[in-house]
Amino acid sequence: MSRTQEEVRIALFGPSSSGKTSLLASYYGNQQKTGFEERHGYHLTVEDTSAGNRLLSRYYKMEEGDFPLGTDTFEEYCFGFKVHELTDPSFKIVWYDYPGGWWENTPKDESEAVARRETFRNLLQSHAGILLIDGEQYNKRGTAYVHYIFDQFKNEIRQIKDCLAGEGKPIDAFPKQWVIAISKADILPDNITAEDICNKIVADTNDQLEGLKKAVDSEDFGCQFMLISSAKGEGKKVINSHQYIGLQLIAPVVLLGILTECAQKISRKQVYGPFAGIFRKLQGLMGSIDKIDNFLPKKYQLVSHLIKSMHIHEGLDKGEDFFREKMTKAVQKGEKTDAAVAAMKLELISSAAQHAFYRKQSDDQDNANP
Ligand SMILES: Nc1nc2c(ncn2[C@@H]2O[C@H](COP(=O)(O)OP(=O)(O)OP(=O)(O)O)[C@@H](O)[C@H]2O)c(=O)[nH]1
Ligand SMILES: [Mg+2]
Repeated sequence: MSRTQEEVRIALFGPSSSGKTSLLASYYGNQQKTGFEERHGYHLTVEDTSAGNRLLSRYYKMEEGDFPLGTDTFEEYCFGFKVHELTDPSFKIVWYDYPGGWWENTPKDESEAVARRETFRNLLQSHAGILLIDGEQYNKRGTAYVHYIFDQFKNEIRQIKDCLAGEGKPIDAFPKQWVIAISKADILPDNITAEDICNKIVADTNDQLEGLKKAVDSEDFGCQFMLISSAKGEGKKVINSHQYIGLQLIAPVVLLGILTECAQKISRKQVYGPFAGIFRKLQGLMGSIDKIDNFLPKKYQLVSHLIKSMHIHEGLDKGEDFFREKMTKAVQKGEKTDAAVAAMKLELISSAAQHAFYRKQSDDQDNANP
């Protein structure tokens, strides 16, 4: 597979058993199904065949009813987002996996300590951080569990920062994009939306969120919420590995999030809501989006072309047929980026997608002109 320059790096943060490895196996595995490409118009490719096979074998176990085993090493996966009939992927998605226990226990020896520091450095150099709140624990323990996860995460981030700075290798650019994702959303009541969860968590953890924004150096922390699930589970068993929630939204959420944050900064206007609302609000800010390059931190310039090609004037209300046709035409002309953007908009259009994502108003814009 030829390499493309543009890549979106995604880091999942979450303690042991929060669902990181299952998400990755389901993300890749489900996209290898013939039906997926037919329905969605694209699929994921993988550069490293043995990594792909590792993921597939975990996914096949899920098809047989078993979730993956716990993770004991760091792994990096590099996927290509390849639209049907194009020869090359339009962009890359880099995703890391590692033992969640590394957030919770002290390293057993110096070599593990070194491996952890390198992992955390990789994670914190990503474009987007997704902090997992284990939906099963949240169901059982409610807000107390979120308090625990937020405190633990804040302390770990501070420790890592100090540790890397102490080594003379401070991280200069933390992820600016953050999503709080409720994993195992298949076991939440059907009528709960990302907006409900956002409102509840924000109201219950306001002070903590303020501390976290400072720790990760991003005003965006605590603004974006997602529901996510790798499969329909029951107890410790998978009962349907094809029934995932939110996974296909991750790449578009990150790209749209970068665009939204820039648009807010440039215009001092609020952009919030589910996807359809975000597109509507961004349309009003089209002029300012031209200046986006001046506002993108250096590491985000890797995806600048993709973000500028989001064609915001074509809001999601144009409908499915419109974006399908756009995708087909872009493929015929060999326009990789336009084809990928149309494919991602098709993902964002469904009512399930509106249900699974919500962006709230950011507090620092409270006094801005809505
Ligand atoms: N219902 C449901 N259960 C899940 C889901 N994902 C994971 N689980 C459960 O959570 C357990 C842990 O999932 P993993 O994916 O191994 O979690 P992890 O975050 O990778 O854990 P470590 O590798 O220890 O860091 C699984 O064995 C399942 O029992 C999901 O989408 N739905
Ligand atoms: Mg794991």
